[in-house]
Amino acid sequence: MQGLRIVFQDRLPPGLIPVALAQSQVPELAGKEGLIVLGDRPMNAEPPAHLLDDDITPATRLFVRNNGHPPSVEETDPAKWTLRIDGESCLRPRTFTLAQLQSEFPVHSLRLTIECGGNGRAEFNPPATGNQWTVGAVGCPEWTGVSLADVMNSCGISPTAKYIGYYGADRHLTGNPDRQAISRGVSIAKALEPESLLAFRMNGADIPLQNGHPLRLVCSGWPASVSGKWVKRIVIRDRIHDGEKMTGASYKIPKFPVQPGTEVPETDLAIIEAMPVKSLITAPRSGSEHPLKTPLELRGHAWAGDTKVADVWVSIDFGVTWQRASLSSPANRFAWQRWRLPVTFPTTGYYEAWVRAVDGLGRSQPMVVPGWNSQGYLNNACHRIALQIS
Ligand SMILES: Nc1nc2c(c(=O)[nH]1)N[C@H]1C(S)=C(S)[C@@H](COP(=O)(O)O)O[C@H]1N2
Ligand SMILES: [Mo]
Repeated sequence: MQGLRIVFQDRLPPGLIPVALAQSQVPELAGKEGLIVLGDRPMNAEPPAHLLDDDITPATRLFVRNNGHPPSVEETDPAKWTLRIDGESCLRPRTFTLAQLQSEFPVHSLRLTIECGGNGRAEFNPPATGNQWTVGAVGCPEWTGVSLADVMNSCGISPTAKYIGYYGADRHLTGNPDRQAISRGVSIAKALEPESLLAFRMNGADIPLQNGHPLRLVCSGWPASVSGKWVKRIVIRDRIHDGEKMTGASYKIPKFPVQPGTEVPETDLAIIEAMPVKSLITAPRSGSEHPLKTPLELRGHAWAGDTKVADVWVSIDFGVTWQRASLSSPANRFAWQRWRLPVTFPTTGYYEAWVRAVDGLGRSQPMVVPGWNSQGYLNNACHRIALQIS
């Protein structure tokens, strides 16, 4: 359909992507397969749940969340890439080449879940503005890199250090070179966890350009907005980092529950840290048809921010009864966990499968959308799929 004129272009609502384009003809999504485009300026795209069935999320199926314009291929040449570590609480600021990072520090490979803080936003009512993520803004690739703690320690961390902040090579949507698209960070304690990585490879290959090639931060368990892509500089701060999208209402939720639609003053908002427990049904595909006789294996993943998933429960009768699924241990801390359950259906007809994970502290996913907040963060309501048994 390339080259065709959109006849009623003047009537096309702003922000609506023509279906033909949304069906992945978008050049920035080369190498991504079956992702649904939520917006292309900047590019934001998520896979449907059934494409997230792999234990290790393939590059082709990892969501893309851009706040600005990504750097070009030429600008991300690994041979020319440098990372600067400085900030008020850095004792010996230094600039590293990628080769120096790779040879000076031990290299680790870890499966680390990243989930956008706004995953599930589409369900909030009154609706929240922003990308209308359904369930696919999450993935668990295997990341290879050096530990952020090793790199920061080699530059000397002052006792005054409280937070880190990242700066990436992407550009603000306005094109203004003095503004950042996003510049977030984490507490020093989170930054120094052994699983916080400066990653230069994903699934044994180059990180896809859209996901942060040639260097990105991965601080799993917190909203993925803290995992800076195309990272050029990390500041060790003596205060909570105040970069773009750290202030105002960004990535903050009310400190106490509020009536949906309430305007909450900034002083009553808190920065989101660990993400809540959540799960996905990745097989079978929602809407699929299956014969009555065979037990049908339902499966998916579950994850729980900074902690582990303890139990996963499945219901095929709208939550009246629940069966406990088998649950694997995470491959390493912060990797999502595989759950499986063979299910026998009593008769033919329409069913829904619902999945509900519970974390190690006994906190469960809610059945309905939890804690309304104006930006639409942290919807960890149970995932539901439709099944036809015939
Ligand atoms: N430099 C930079 N880093 C970034 C972003 C960005 O726009 N620019 N987006 C953040 C957000 S909000 C999310 S959810 C994740 C998305 O990572 P992904 O696109 O690799 O899935 O990257 C984070 N890191
Ligand atoms: Mo995000």
